[in-house]
Amino acid sequence: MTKILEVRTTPLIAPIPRPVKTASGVIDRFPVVLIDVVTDAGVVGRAYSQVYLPELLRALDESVQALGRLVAGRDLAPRDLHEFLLKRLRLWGVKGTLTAAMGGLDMALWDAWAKVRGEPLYAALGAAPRACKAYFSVGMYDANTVHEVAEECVARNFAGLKIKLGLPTIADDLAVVRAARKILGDRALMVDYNQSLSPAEAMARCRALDGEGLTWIEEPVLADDYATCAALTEAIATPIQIGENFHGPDDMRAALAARAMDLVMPDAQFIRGVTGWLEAAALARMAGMGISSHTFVEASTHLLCAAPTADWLEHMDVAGGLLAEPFPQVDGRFMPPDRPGIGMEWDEEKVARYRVE
Ligand code: SMN
Ligand code: MG
Repeated sequence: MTKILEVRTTPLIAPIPRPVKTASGVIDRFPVVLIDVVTDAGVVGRAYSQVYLPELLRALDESVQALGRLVAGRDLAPRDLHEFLLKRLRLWGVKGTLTAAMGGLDMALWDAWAKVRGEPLYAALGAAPRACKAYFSVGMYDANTVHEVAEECVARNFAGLKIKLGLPTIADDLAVVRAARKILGDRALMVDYNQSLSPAEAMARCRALDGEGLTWIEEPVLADDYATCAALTEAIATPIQIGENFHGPDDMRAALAARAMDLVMPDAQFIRGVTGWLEAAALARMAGMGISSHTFVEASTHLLCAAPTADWLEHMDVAGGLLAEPFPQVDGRFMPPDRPGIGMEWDEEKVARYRVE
């Protein structure tokens, strides 16, 4: 059995094409921890974790390193290591930054697992490759500026666009939705409130948007306010979408029990990596619910192949500026690369340029 020799990390601030303004804060650069799982088979598993505040980058980096010390010297068996870490961390609990660290490490372990077998990750998971429809995911704009991103969406032949809402008034939100619709035609349009509304305001705004033909309304209230999400799911016809803030598949199970959503979009790191995603994909299949990705474009091209109810891939390019070879978009869709593992190789010059000491 292949052994893990060590886990190395590289904290850096990744350049992103444009700031991501949300109703709950702006991300103008993306703090990322690159994760290398060094094995005795001459294979290095590669993935990354991300965090939304530069002030938390050090904590994320230290968390990944701590988990790395726990797995060093052990067999490269991602599922067994997942259980080992959950048991080892039971007293403390796997939440917040530690979930992000564990999810990123899990992805790197699976990357190494697939590379040792000389298979793309989708193949190591027993899936066939398929191109996933993708939407262009951007920040918050108003009715006068949304044309910039709507036109880019059409020019790049994405099948949909997601914009952030939560402007000062309902009228402002409606105006930007209608301005985008004029350019998109019948392409999909999703909106995302990033947990910014009170229950009463969410009901008012979701009702006002209900006739706009949106593909979904995302995170209207606090991510774990499943009761309000369930009330909204009942009250409006437009699908309610949540999931990027599920910290592990158990959060998803609780949200399903509360009937809190019509659609689900786990984040590859917060759902606890490939291992967590596989559990979430099974839950989605049993619920007959569409499952979409959240950021982590590269790993998500593989994970959606292994999801029976795969829906949309979110294209928000966090790590593309660090890759030696960006993942190809063909006719607006993304295929997992036909090379071992997830298929990410870093551009070492860019890594050196953006790394944080
Ligand atoms: C989002 C939030 C935080 C970072 C990136 C993206 C957003 C989304 O909620 O769904 O794209
Ligand atoms: Mg979101």
